[in-house]
Amino acid sequence: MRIPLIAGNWKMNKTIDEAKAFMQAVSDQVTDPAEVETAIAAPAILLSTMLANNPGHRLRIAAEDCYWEDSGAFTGETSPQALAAMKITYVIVGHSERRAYFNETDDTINRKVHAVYRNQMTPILCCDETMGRLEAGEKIHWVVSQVTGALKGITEERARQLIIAYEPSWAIGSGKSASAEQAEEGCYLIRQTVADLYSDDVANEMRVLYGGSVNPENIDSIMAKPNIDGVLAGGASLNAETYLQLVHYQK
Ligand code: G2H
Repeated sequence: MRIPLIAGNWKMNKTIDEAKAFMQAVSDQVTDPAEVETAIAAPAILLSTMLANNPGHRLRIAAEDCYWEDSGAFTGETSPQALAAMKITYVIVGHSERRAYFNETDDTINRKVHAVYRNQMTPILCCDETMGRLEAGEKIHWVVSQVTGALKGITEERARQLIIAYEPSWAIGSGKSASAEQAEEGCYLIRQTVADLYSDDVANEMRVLYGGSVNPENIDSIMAKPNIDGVLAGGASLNAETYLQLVHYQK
């Protein structure tokens, strides 16, 4: 059985004091991770504060990105080895903002996926989809090629633990979420791609999230879809009360 995951992605937001206040409001209000798992991905500069203010460790703390080498002369980058040593659970890899503004490619994303696994963490691999490509009827090729490129050389055993987030670019931060049906279609396509790459068994074990303007009003219909195992929420995860509304969605 796939455990639902309600993940937040703070992006480049919050100070240390704000992160601490959020953790104090949320950490003991989240669900039992055996029933519904919760996670917040935050900028690297905030992670220590979040870990230090997470009694009980019910909320998973995640990074928004990392480099593909463990250490070395790579000024400004975040070491996956250092994240693992801090006890970070998940690392977002290949978010559409990284692809669009920081020139990330399927190749660099693939290296990062390997680095996250090598350091015993789990990637939340993001796949985007632009409206232009959607209108041009290229959607299927685009999503499939991102999943295939990112997973090169990843073993079946590791793919079982994988989390992939389907995030149509036109729904990100726009307030215009995909409909639950569009979200399901994208997540189904991703699961089928994993089935083709590995097996039905692996595809049924790995989790697929939907991301893009998720909020307390639309989460119930999104979570009701069979191929959607959770959400990756940006704006709606910044406020403690709103994030908790997502966590306590109507099952
Ligand atoms: C998509 C999402 C979080 P938002 O980027 O990954 O952000 O919910 O603000 O659209």
